[in-house]
Amino acid sequence: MAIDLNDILNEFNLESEIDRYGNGHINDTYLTNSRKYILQRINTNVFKNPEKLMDNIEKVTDFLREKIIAEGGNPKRETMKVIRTRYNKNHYRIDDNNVFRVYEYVNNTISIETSKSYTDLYNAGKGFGHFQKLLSDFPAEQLYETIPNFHNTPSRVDNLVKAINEDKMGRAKDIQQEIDFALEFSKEASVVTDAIAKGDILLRVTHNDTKINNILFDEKTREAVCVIDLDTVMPGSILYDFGDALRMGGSTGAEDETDLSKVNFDAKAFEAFAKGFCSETMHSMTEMEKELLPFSVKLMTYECGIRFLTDYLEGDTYFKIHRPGHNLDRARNQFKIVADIHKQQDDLLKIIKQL
Ligand code: ADP
Ligand code: GN1
Ligand code: MG
Repeated sequence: MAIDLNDILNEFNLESEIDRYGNGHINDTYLTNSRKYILQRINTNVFKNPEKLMDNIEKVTDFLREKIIAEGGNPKRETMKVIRTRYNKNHYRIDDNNVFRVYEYVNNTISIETSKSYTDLYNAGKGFGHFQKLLSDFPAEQLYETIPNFHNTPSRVDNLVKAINEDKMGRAKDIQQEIDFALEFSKEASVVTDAIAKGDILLRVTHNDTKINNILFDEKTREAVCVIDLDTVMPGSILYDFGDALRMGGSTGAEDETDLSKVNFDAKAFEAFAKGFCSETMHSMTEMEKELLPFSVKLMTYECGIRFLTDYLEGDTYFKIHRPGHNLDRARNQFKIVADIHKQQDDLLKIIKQL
């Protein structure tokens, strides 16, 4: 069925020209020409219950808004605002594959994709850390789990093994080296989930997708303004948010850079982000959480790498790709970073101890 985006905007009482926008791997994002609204088609292949997903996002943003007002911040800039339809719903469903939502566009901000300075990383750390702090007393039981086992790394390993065994596209034979790497590291996959099960790591309300383009920066001061992409806000570990942000934030290359000599893990980037993040969260972290901060970056990068590899084996059905082999390139890139972090693990722990 052909969809006319203007009809969709109408449903939200809006009228504007509209263009494709952003670099997310999941949803289809559009910006109105007035630069006032973001329209998104929710990826219903990924998010099976968009109604409950949108209820989560409204609960979280309403909660954040009150906190931001209480601390004297600017709620129009510091949290997202869901626009309701003319029937007062937080989304517009046409059919199972076409579920739309609208947010206010956060003005005078930029997204940072790859080139970032240490100051940007410090600011991103502070932004994600502050988000974590604001949500520290959000009632977790009110949240629907939008993607079950999202950061359950052992379950991600199981998915990979299944994809290797099924080998639907006949691609496994050409990527033995990547498969060996993934299986070798799987020994460490359960460190965080085991610690959660034992109670050594707290379950909190976390963002779970803290890549650098999921936080908006002020276009002039480059301070972090607003955490976006709240689809995966669910109970999780603070280590997921820390580790996932540095997966891309700490890399010297883009996530899909194929010249792996350009892809390394930069300890100074780690230090800058950690300084910002810990300035907001250190007081609330357990000893075990602090100890595992460097490991979390390796774990989250590994997890993302095996997700890309699994998607490659399954025929690229989850992440948007822009060229053949894109997911394989991304997986190789992530594994290069994993190997590099592994070598620097002791130095990274020293940095945390100094903080
Ligand atoms: P995905 O889940 O596909 O990653 P996002 O929600 O992260 O989708 O949106 C994709 C991009 O669109 C973001 O990286 C950001 O650049 C831009 N964007 C999304 N929402 C807003 C907003 N409310 N204001 C300004 N830019 C936004
Ligand atoms: C996806 O939605 P986006 O592009 O911000 C993915 C993350 C991955 C990331 C890899 C819901 O993030 O988990 O880490 O791609 N989001 C979802 O770049 O799967
Ligand atoms: Mg995103």
